[in-house]
Amino acid sequence: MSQAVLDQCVAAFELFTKDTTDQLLGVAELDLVLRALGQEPNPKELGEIMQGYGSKFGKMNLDDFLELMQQQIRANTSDRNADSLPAATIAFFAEAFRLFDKDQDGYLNMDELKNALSLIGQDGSAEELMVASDANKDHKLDFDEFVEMMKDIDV
Ligand SMILES: [Ca+2]
Ligand SMILES: [Ca+2]
Repeated sequence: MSQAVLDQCVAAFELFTKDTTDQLLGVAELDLVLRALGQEPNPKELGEIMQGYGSKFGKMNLDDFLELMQQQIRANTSDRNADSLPAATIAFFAEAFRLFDKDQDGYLNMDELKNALSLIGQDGSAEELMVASDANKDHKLDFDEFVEMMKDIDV
């Protein structure tokens, strides 16, 4: 798994365990993450994944999650061009973008970008990232610009 993909998986894990005190992924949260990554697990599959990868009963820590993602990515990308982002990654970005786009206008403005950066634990300057990523200079990020930004930053 490349560093960029690893970073994305860590970001996904942190995004979806953000509100919990134990920093472990429960079944409901695992369901959300997998859906964000473009999968549609049924309850039985979720149970099996938890059983196979979880380290505590019904819970998964970051290491367990990365092991699972490694398996998934290997399964998903075996016949893809290594340079293109896996579909699961694009799906994750799309879900993240939807979450960050609070007013649902299809763009991330400066406030939404700041909020997004704090959610993913990035304390870089939102102003600088906006300037660097805003390809068409309309002072907001559309989805394509967002994807380019996510590929560049170290989450
Ligand atoms: Ca918006
Ligand atoms: Ca723009």
